[in-house]
Amino acid sequence: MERTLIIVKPDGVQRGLVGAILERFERRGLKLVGLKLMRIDRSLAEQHYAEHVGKGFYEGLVAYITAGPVVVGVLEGPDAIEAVRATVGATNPVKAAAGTIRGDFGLAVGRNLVHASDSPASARREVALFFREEELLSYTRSSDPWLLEQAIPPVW
Ligand code: IDP
Ligand code: MG
Repeated sequence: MERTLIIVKPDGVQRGLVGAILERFERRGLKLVGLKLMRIDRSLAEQHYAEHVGKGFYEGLVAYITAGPVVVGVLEGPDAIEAVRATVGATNPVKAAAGTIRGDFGLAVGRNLVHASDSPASARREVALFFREEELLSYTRSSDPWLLEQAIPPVW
């Protein structure tokens, strides 16, 4: 089981797409184990996007991610990092497949609605950057056996 960080970026919040975006992950069966509305300040943005320092789009990216409230979440599931990246779609929404979040809701690489961790190391680092351990909840859902190949409880 993996955990991965997602961020509904400021454009997603301003456009009223928080519910529509979270629904994509929920209906796929990914389990929300952490969720909050927050402000990303410059310092947190610099830590989160450290790998992009020096790139041409870096200052615009920091301005974008700090421009308004974001919703950050942690999703859990089998191969959650890969599954979430696939649901999010390619970085440039114009290139993202229809049916992905970016492919269905976006048009510009600098307004691509959602962040998702790209590897186990990134996921560990990013989850720790945005959530304290006690903010992450472990729990069962009655739907788990229908999603996760757990033993199915008697129905008949
Ligand atoms: P990812 O979000 O798909 O992992 P990264 O390459 O890690 O993509 O880039 C981080 C974020 O930086 C992107 O989601 C996008 O918001 C922004 N970004 C990446 N490339 C460009 C660009 O060429 N112009 C403007 N913004 C960009
Ligand atoms: Mg990335």
